[in-house]
Parts: sequence; structure tokens; C-alpha cells
Amino acid sequence: MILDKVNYPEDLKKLSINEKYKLAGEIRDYILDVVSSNGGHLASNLGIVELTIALYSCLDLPKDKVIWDVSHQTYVHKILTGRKNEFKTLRKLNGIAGFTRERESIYDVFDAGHSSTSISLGLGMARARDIKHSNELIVSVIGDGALTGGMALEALNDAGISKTNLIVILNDNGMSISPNTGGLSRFLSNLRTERGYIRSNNKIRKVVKGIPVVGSPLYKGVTRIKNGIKSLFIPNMYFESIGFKYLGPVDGHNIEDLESIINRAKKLDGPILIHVITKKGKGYKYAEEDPNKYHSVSPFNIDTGKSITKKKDDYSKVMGDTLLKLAKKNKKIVAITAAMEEGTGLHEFCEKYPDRFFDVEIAEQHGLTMAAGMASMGLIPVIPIYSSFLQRGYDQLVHDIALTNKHVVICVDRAGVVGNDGETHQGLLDLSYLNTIPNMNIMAPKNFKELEMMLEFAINEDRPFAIRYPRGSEGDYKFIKNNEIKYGKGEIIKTGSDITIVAVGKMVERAMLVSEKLNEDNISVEVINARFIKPFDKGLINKSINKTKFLVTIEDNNVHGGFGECLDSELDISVKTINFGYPDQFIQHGKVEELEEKYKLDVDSIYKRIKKEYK
Ligand SMILES: Cc1ncc(C[n+]2csc(CCOP(=O)(O)OP(=O)(O)O)c2C)c(N)n1
Repeated sequence: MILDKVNYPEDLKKLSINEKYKLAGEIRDYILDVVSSNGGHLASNLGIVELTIALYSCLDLPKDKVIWDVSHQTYVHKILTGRKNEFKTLRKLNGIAGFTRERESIYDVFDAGHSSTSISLGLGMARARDIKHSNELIVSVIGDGALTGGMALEALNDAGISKTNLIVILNDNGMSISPNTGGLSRFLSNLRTERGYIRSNNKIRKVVKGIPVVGSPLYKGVTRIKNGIKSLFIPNMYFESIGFKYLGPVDGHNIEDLESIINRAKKLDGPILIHVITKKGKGYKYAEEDPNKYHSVSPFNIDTGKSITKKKDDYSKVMGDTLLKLAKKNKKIVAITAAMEEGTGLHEFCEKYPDRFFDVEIAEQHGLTMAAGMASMGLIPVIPIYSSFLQRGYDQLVHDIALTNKHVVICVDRAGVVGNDGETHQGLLDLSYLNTIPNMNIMAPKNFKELEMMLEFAINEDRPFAIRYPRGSEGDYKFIKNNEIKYGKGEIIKTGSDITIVAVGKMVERAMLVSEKLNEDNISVEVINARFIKPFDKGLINKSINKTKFLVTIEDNNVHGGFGECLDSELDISVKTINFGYPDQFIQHGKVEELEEKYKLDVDSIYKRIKKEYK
């Protein structure tokens, strides 16, 4: 095995080209092995094996710096930078992360997980290098999906005029999670086609050779950098016109060609963009055929490609199914996604109502403001976004939606801990930041049925709504009934006299289980399902704590600025209080249940703490 001899990037430099291809095959097998058992991002990593090998063969690491956008495609990078054995612990509690993490390795230049940051980071580092007069190479690797994010375009715009040495490698596989759809992807696809490539070469030859006297020698000279020059002759050549030298397109699975183009880029000055064409899922039949499905996977059988985890319905699907039903009755409903059609449960909506469905690509901010524009014209936009990605859209929520009370329904998916994706993906801040926005209304359902009811309610109320729900399925607890939703009203699930527990969303089930345990100790608990986090049901909660004089809140959000803290600050009387939630920290990866136990939010830990403090 070649992989046995390779631990760090410098080991690549000792390999022949044939050995590098062999290594690529071995790395693919290793990734398949680990991801089929741990879950993770598969197709993107299979697609980037040769590019990573070629890049690391040409650079001087860790002196040179490579910034991987999103960094979901860094499994090859991890294997080649001293973590070959640890790779088996990928995404597990206390194991290595599924994304780059500075604390994990000197080769992980930045923490990432959210899209479109790599060019800004790279430009920042390049400018710092220039000021410090050092000479490391800075390389940002970004996918064509991540390039659709506003920040990436802002950074290109700035980098283009910077004159600083920065290499941007565009890993173009035509896919975000699902196929890319926007104008930029059409432009890249034109660039990719051979027709365009040949036409540009011919144009260059004709124009340059036609220049009197110097034409022919000049042509010979420029062919060395023809990919850079050619772009000047392609109409609307975006990258060249904003100041980048464009090299490519190059086959991202041909190591010799990749090394040659990267070495060429190293010799050029200024911002360079290397356009690399790769195949997402390369080398694994099922992933090549359906890269969307194999973008991010739970454990699966390598031979059949089939998942080995039992698929249960989840909140995203319930949201999507409900929206489909509501959209049939109400033609004003439109759905928006920021490149997460499948993940947010909108696939069927997209199939059934293509004219009322908008994939804005990885552009949460634009999606939110566009929703405000649609609402201003009388439509009812519903925009599901994962809680952690919605962090991007804070100003759009404030300035474009809430300020003028636009009727936009934001479905805050994957709120709470999400598990193995770790810090960048935990949805633990949304209640805190949404709570700060005047006019924003926030609800959280305790089960699937309540999500259906809340979505319908929000669609029929002319004001901005955020409905937050967790990743995965509802709990097993069978609630006797789901009372009608009334604006700003909570729901008493169980009456009691000693302690009031007010719980949010999925924590209502936990509150019931805790209350049953406390009951066995003869402590009588009143359990309130908050339903509305904003405006919360002050009257109901005040009445309850007047009786019990002991308040417990439970939420799967950071305690800081969360539901419990807001409640405490607004209640009429002050009583003994415990606010359960996550601490003021970034929460690492691990299974949801493991994290809940670690942060003492499982039934037993909550029960024990209440019991101890109730005296
Ligand atoms: C702000 C933000 N929104 C959404 C996502 C979810 N997401 C992760 S990877 C990805 C697609 C990235 O596509 P691309 O950059 O082309 O990389 P590929 O996986 O195709 O190699 C998306 C939408 C994210 N990570 N960050």
C-alpha cells in the first residue's frame, strides 16, 4: 500500500505519478470504508482526491496556507496531514471533526463549516503576508456551489483589484448539494464545454498572430500562459474582467495536468483563478450516479449503497408535506431555499410547484430579503433555513423583514444540537438572536402535529414568524392532545402545585418525563408548553409561578439570551429559578444523545438537579 508510506504532504513529493494515482485509489477506498460506517460527506471528498494530492505535491506545507471553503471536502486533506489513523474516529465524540478545525492540526488553517468564506480569509491572509513581507503562498479552494454565496463574490470583487498574490482554485463539479441553478453556474458550464475552449484558442491564435511583425513570436510566447490570456478574448469573461488571471479549465482527475497548472500559477503574480473540473462522487458508482443523495450520508452498505440506519420521518419532511397541502389551497404561498431543497424537505414542493419554488443557491441573505420583496407584493413566502445558517441573515431579518412587519414565514430547521457536524452547525443561538428582534414572532412545536398546526397558523397571520424545530424525528411521548394554537398563548400539558416547568419545543417531552420522575418523589409539577417564545404567554406563566413559587425552563438553545433568560427578566414576581440550556461555549461534535448527556440536559440529569435544588 502506498498509503502506508504517506503521512504528511512532503511524503507525496517522493512518489512517482503512477504511485500518486494508486494512492488516490487507496484513499478513495479508505474514505468509503470510514464514511460508510461513521456517516459524513462522501461525494465531495471522492471528487477532490487527485486535486488534493496534486496541490499538496506542489506546495510547501504547512508554511504555505490552504483554506478550504466549507471544508466538508477535507477528508483527503486530513488523511494527508498526519491524521491517517485518527480518520477512523471521524465525527465521533472526541474524535476528529468533519470539517477543518484549528485546534486539530497546524494544517487546518481555519475553522469552517459555513459556505463562501475562503476567499475573504485568503485575501486577508495574503494582505497580512504582504504587510509582514513574508512569502508563503495562500490558496483558497472553493466549490462552484460555495462561489454562489454573496461573500465569495464580494471577496472576488475585492481580491481582483488587490494586486496581491492569491491563488483561488475553483473546484467545479456543476453541483452544490443539488445541481447548481443560477446564472453563474450557466457561465461556468459554458466555460467548461470544449466548444468554448477551442473557440477561444482559435480566437487567440487569429487575433495575436494577426498583429503585424510581433504577432507570430508573441503567439508562441503567450501560449505558455494561454489560459490566462485566452480569457481576455471571451466575451463577458467574468474572472478576467474583475482582475483575476484565469487558468484552465483543467481536468481535476489528471494529476500531471493539475500539477503543471498549479506550478504555473505559482510563478504568476497577482490574483489567479484556476478552474478545475471534477466529478462529484468520482470512483463510487452510486455516488457518481446520484451525487445529491451521497453528498452527506448516514452509515450505509458499500456494496448496495443503501443506508443501514432506519429512516424515520423527520421535522423537515413534516414541514415540506404540510406546506404542500397548504399551497394547494392557498396560491399565494411560495417556497424559497438557499441550496437546501432536499435537506429542508422542499423536494416535492419543487416538483409540484416549480413556478412557486425558488432555489437562490447558497445565499441565505438574498433569500430572506427576496422573501420580504415577495411579501410586499402580497405573496406568502415560506423560507426554511437551518438555524446555524440563518445566523448569516440577521440584518435581513431585522432590516428587511421585521422592521416593516413583512409576512414572511421562516422555518428554522435543525434548531438545537444537530450532532456529528459539530460547532459550526449546532443551532444553539437562534432563540437568542431572534429574541432581540422587535416584531419577530417565534414558535416552537413539541411534536410533528404541532408543527403542522403552527405552519398553518403562521401562514394565516399577517406578520413575520419564525418556527424553530429540531433535526430528526419527534419523540416517543404520546401527548394526549394538541390544543388549538392561539396567538401568544402557551399550553398547560399537566397541572401541578410545587414546581412550574416551562419547556420549549422538543424539550416539552423531556419536561413530561422529568415531571413523572419527580411525581414519584411526591413533587407535583405543572408542565407548560411555551409554544410562543415571542411573545410568550406571560399571564399563564405568572399565574403558575404564583402558585408554585419555583420556575424551571428547559430549552435546546444557549442559556445566554435564550428563552429562559428573557422570561426571567419579564415576569411579575421573582421566584427560585433554574434555566436549563447549553452553556456559553461552542459545542463540539458527537451524537445528539451524547451531547445532551455531556451538557446535563438528559432526563436524568435534569431530574437530579431539580430534585437537589427543590428543598
Ligand atoms: C452558509 C451555508 N449554507 C448552506 C450550507 C450547506 N452546504 C454544505 S456544502 C454545500 C454545497 C457546496 O457545494 P460546492 O461548494 O460546490 O462543493 P461540493 O460539495 O460540490 O464539492 C452546501 C449548500 C453551508 N455549509 N453553509
